[in-house]
Formats: sequence, C-alpha cells, structure tokens
Amino acid sequence: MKAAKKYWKGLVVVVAAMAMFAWACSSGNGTGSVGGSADEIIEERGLTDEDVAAAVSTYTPSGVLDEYVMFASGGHSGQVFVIGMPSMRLLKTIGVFTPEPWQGWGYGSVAQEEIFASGNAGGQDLAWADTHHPALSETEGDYDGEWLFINDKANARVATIDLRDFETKQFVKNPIALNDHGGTMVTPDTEWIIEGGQYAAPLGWEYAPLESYNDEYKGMVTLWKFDRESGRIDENASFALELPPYWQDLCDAGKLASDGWIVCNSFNTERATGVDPADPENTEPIEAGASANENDYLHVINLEKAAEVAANGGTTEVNGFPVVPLETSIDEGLLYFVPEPKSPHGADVTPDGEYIVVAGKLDPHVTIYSWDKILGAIEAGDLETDEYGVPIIPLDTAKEAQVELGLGPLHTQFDDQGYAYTSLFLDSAIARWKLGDWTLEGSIPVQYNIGHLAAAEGDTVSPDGKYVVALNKWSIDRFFHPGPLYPQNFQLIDVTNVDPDSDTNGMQLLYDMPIGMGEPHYAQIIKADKLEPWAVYPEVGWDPETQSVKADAPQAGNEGVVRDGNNVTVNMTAIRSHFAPERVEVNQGDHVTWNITNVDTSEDATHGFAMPGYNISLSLEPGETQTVEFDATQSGVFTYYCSEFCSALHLEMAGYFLVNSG
Ligand code: K7E
Ligand code: CUA
Repeated sequence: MKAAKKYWKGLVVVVAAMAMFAWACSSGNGTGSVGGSADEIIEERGLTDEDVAAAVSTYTPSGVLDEYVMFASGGHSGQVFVIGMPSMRLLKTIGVFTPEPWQGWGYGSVAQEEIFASGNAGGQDLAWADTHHPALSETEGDYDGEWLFINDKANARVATIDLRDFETKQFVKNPIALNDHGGTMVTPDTEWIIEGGQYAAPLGWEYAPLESYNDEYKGMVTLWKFDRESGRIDENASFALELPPYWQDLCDAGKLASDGWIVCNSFNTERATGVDPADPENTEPIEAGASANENDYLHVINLEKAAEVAANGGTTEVNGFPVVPLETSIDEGLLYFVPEPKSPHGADVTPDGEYIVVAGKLDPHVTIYSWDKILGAIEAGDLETDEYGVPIIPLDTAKEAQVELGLGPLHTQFDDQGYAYTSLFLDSAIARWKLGDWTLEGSIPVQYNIGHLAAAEGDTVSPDGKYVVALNKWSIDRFFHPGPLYPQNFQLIDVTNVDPDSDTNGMQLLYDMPIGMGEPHYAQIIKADKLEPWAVYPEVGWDPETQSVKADAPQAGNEGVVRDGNNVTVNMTAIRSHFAPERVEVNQGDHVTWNITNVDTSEDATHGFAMPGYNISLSLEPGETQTVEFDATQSGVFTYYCSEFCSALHLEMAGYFLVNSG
C-alpha cells in the first residue's frame, strides 16, 4: 500500500500541475472557471488524490476523440451501444433487433421491413430481443473493424452490422432452436460465426413430452458461414451439430495453436427438468438438479473437419437446415468432452490459442486446459464415453492448472502483459492472474455483481492491455436511483500499472458509467483508428441495403409523382430545407410507393421524414435513399415533415399528403 501511495502522490503532483496550467491558460483567455482554481475545486468537492488522477485519466476535452470504441450489447433493448473510451461517452445506439425511431430503423422502410420479417419465428412478429454477445469481425485473429455480429438469446437469432455505416443489414433466425447463448463468437478470419444453444429442446422445437428428455431433447451448436464479399451470412452454406441435451453455454473459437477448433462449456449435464422422469411425483427445482454433479462437460469440436463432413452431405435436415447427427460427430471424431468443475460458465481461449480458461461459477477456481494435452489425448484415443457415446478426455489429462481466484468466477479476458482478468460475480471483483505462472496477483472490487468484463482488444491474438471494463449487473448505491429499476454500471479500470504492493496489484478504477438500458452482457473494445466508417454515403442515391447506388433513386431534377392505374410512385428529394415535391395527392385506396433521397452531401446533414397517420419515420443520412410502400387506406390531410433539426428553416421543411376519398 505504501508504494501505491507514493506512486499516486507523484502522479497527482504532475496531474495537479497540468490542471493548474490548463486553468491558467483558460483563465488567461478570459473563459474563467466555475469553482476557482483546480486546487480550490478539488478542496471544495472533497476529492482525493486518486479521484483527481482518475478524473484526468478519462477527461477528454471538447473536440478530442476517444482512443477506443466499445461495442456493448444493449441487452433487452435488442440494440448495440457504441461508447467512446476512456471518456465513456455514449456515441450511438445502433438499432438492431428492435425498431429505433431516431435512426428510422423499422418504421416504414421496405428494405428494413424485410430484414425484420426474416427474423420472425413461430408466426410472431418479433420486436424485441435479449442480446448478449457482440463479436467484431477478425482477420488473422485481430479485430479488423469491418463487421459486427450479435446474438439474440431469446429467439436464437444473429444480426450482421456493417461498420461502414453502423447499420444492421441482416437477421438470421436459427431454424432448429428457439433460444441460444454461445453466440456470437467468430473464427480468426471470420469464416464462421458460432451460435451455441442453451436450453435443450427437440430440434425444431416440435412437441415431445419432458419424460422423453434424454432421447428426444437435444443440444446444438450452429455454425453460420460468413461471406465477406456479400457482407452477409450465407444460410445455405451454414450447418449445425446435434449435441446431447446438456445446456451448452458459452463458446469460443480456437486461434493459432487451436485454430480450426471451437470450444463450448455446458451445464446441466444432469439433465434436470424439475421432474424426475422415473418418478414424476418427485419434483426438484432445476437449479438444484442442474448443479448436483461435480462436473459438467467442456465441448471440444473439430470445426474444420465438421465443415468438411457437412459439405460432403453428412447431415440430416431439420426444418430444411443441415444438421450433423450426434452419431456422425462421434464416428468422425468431431466431438470430445472434458470434465469441467461445478456449474461452469465461460470458455475463453488465450491469445496464443494454447489454453482454454473455464470458470467455475460455484467453484472458486478457474480451470486452465492445455490445448497440447487435449490434442494428445485425442490422438492417443482409448477414451471412455458418456451415456451418448461421446469420448471423454479425463480432466487430469487435459488440465494444465487451476487457479483459485475468489467466489463466482465467470468470464476471462487478457492483456498485453501476460495477465488474465476474471470477473467474480459473488465477490463483486475482478481478479488479475498470471498466465504461465498460474498465480493470483490481486483483485479490484467493482460495484456490483459483475457479469462479463471486456479488455481492450481482449479477445484477439494481440490484446492491448490498458483498459478493462467491468460490466456490472447491479449499481445499488452508485447513482441516483430512478425508481426501483436501477441503472446498470459500466466501470472503467486502468490495468496499465503492476504494483505487487497494492491489493489491486496496481489496477485502478477510473470511471462509473450508468447504463440506463439493460441488460448488457458482453462488449468488445477496438482501437478507434481501426474503424473506417463513412462520414456521408459515397454517392447520392445510396441504398444502405445493397451498399451501392440505386439505379432509380430520385435525384435532384427528376422529382415528381407518377400514376399507373391505382399505383402511385412518389419520387422525392430532401435538401436543406425543402422536400420536393411539397404536395402529394392520391386517391383513397391507391397503393403508394414513396422513394426519398437525401441529396445533401455535407457531413451531418441528416433529414428525417416523418408522416404521422401512416406511421412512417425515416432517417435519411447524406446521400441515402429509402423506399416506403403503403396503401392509402385512410383519407385525410397528412403533414409530412423533417424530424431532424437540419437548418434554420428546418421547421419549414414540410409538405402535405392529401388522400382524397371523393
Ligand atoms: Cu455471462 Cu450471456 Cu455471456 Cu451474461 S452471459 S454475464
Ligand atoms: Cu431537414 Cu430538418
């Protein structure tokens, strides 16, 4: 603790000097400062040295850009949050599985309606999701900044987001399952996107009595093929593996040493369903039944070989989707199990691909499996099997080490100094431990009940270190609480320093960021300069669905209304501060196709197109074209207007849509 104090004293002197200097400069400019000098403010607000150091570590002056960008799951919002780091400023909420009015996401655009429809299941229109794990696309195991994927646990869907315009381009609905969990994770070149299952059910969710659980219910992992050319998941080149009815949990892709393989942890290998099939009178809560055994199974899957088997027709079909049967996986050597202690959670492959870290939820250890040893055991063969015939590699054969970290370990991330960081749900802390030495170095308390944690580039072959973010479920006393549903708490932690004399081993908490939208599970953090988003669309008349110019997009000069029988086509342009045309008249019952192009090309010159009465809300970014289609069923006078304050005469940017019943 002594050394830590000294360190902070030194830093604070520098920091205070910087602050004084900044204050002197700004007051010299006559801008002044609210509370007086930096020292006076520090004193008045009762800030400690550490507070001040933390404040200046994250303070980002106006106009200065963040070094990192975090993509956080939006949880039940079904969206993705884009957050600048270290400032922890929310930059955008990307509309994904849920309509998002500001972006006009899902409020009339024909192309977007098709995307939403493709994600529907069970005859239901879905407008919600439970997003868990975003995954950035990778090239050779490093984030490349091109694509982002995220799963919907509730409905077993995966979305594809294009990071040129930060817009959602695709949903795929898993045809064989209603829920998932181990997704999304990508292979090192983003050839495959992993979507592991969660709660076992008959594949395709057809009815089967719970008494038949052991035979009729199945687990699964789905491998979605990503096609970079088209920027879409190719559903026709994708497949799934049937698994025993254990509850598969979190997956990860092998890399470098383990490239070509994937791993998934699982729980409830007890197959508890709340009822004893042999004695239906005997009920037991699932939570008790599912944590009865000492071990569950880490699933080790040879993806490369599985893809070959699938491509060569080694599949059956469920709802038209190719599934490799469990027997085939066993015969072809695609699937192996390794025991994992006590209700595990998280399976994280180390940056070099040599080890897999599995946390023990109800066990204070993480277990580290050696990739070498796993391969050795597979090669040696002669393995016992589980009830379904899947070969089991003994824990002692595959185990490299176990490290006792604290209570409720969940997820692990990595840095550039050879440390691993594991979230401790029950202890509300992050533990730092050393790879290779397998030693706990220290832990830092977080507030409170941390789920995932995210490290800068922490899932890649070359993590950056510097920052770890704790993604906490509870905030309790950290913020003003707006009613009984509290914000969740993202906490930014500096992990640059290593100080063996401090309890936290030198890790320092920098910033609390309340997230008023939950429940975010996971996030990934990329160096901002790896992202190359467009400032405006490349050409006027751009269709974000195809990422190309739409041949018949309205352009300046060809606006107008064309009638063909009962079909009316409106070709409209939007420019500051004017829609052309400003008057559109149709007959009640006409079918209306309404094309709009924003012909503005300057940065940030977005126009909205809102038409109450017909439930239309679009956001037209510079150059963008959109089409809405509807039947003019309701007669009357409808004013359409621009819903983005785009110019001094923005309020004048409006027009009349007249539907004549005569
Ligand atoms: Cu631990 Cu869905 Cu990744 Cu939540 S899961 S925390
Ligand atoms: Cu365009 Cu306001």
